[in-house]
Amino acid sequence: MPTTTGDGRAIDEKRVAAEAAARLVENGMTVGLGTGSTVAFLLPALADRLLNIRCVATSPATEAQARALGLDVLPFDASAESLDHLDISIDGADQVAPDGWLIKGGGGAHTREKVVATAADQFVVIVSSEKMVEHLAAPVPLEILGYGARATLLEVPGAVLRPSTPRSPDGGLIADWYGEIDDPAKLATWFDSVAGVVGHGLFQPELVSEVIVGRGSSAESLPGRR
Ligand code: A5P
Repeated sequence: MPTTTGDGRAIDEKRVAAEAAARLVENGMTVGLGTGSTVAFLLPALADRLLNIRCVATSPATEAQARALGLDVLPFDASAESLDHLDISIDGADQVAPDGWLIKGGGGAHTREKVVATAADQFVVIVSSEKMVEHLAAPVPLEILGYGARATLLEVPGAVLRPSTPRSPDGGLIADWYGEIDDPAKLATWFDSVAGVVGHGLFQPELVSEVIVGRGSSAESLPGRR
């Protein structure tokens, strides 16, 4: 029986969105698996379909859950056995703005998530309805190269290291930037320009193929700009 209040409603909506996205995956596809509590609902829904698919994971947690469910998870690196292109990537988000900009990285996996989304023909975002916002608001997650980290932080006023958060699987430090987000494109360009900022959680609308929003017990599909 679906719950209807508070966090319970958001959890149900995440499941609804994730299950709808799992139905987009077809036999033979290569699939990017995002990270987070919404993706945690995607993985069993995908495994239940018993498709012949090959996946890459954006975090150790996703990889472990996917493997435990019997999904085939391949490397995504420079090795000969690695995939180099994906048919579809499916991932959650922290905020989705009306103009299609996203903030991701609440779980610190945004750098890998952007690499995987970029490598995929389709990037499908799955969210509960409270993630749909009128205006993006801080924090914007960052990943900072460990080497020179204190100097890099001085180059990005407003950025603070996330306390008690482990490094990313690629060795980066996870930070959050606090400030007004008046122009996400300009802010993203600034983050991209700072040596030592490995990745940031602003995802541009042109990366997104579709946003699936769980609303109550229904899944609403919004077209992206990709
Ligand atoms: C992981 O770093 C994030 O980008 C998540 O995809 C995002 O924070 C959404 O997380 P939930 O699905 O847990 O809300």
